[in-house]
Amino acid sequence: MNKLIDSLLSVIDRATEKRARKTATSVGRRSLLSRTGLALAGTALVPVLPFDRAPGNAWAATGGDKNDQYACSYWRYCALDGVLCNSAGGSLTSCPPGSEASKVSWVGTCRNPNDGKDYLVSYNDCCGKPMAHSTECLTSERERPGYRMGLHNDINWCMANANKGYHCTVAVLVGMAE
Ligand code: ABN
Repeated sequence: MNKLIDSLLSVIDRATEKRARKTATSVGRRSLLSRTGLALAGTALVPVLPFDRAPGNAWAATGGDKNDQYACSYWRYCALDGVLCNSAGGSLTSCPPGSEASKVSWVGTCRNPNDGKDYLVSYNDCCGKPMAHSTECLTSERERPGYRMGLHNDINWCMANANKGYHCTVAVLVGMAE
């Protein structure tokens, strides 16, 4: 009986040793180093992967009537990201009843096709009500990607208001651009 147990243990010993040697070859120090190096090189490459730097995107209004204030192609909406208040009970420059204008805003420079001059336009969000079911526009001319803080327009400008719920966006003419 003892002999049988001895030979069984010896078989297990040899099998375990064989497996341990195999594992040591594949996950040895060299293998670990090469895998770590590969992972580091991969991580270093991530920041140079292609990034969409183009201003605006697929929603951008390229054609369309530049004088129709109910269309995203309206000239004053050249840098707008939001839904239009004038189709949600408000007007081009005033918030719908029950909502209030954001204290901070995004300012764009838009060319008026009627006089060929550039104007500053303030895009104030109207706050304090759920998002309006209205025309969605995303022109955002000259906007930069999200990692350029302060140059990105995909922002809820109600952030400085007591009631931060985004409702819609108005486009207020501030003046002529220098
Ligand atoms: N400025 C409009 C908006 C509101 C919430 C999130 C993104 C953009």
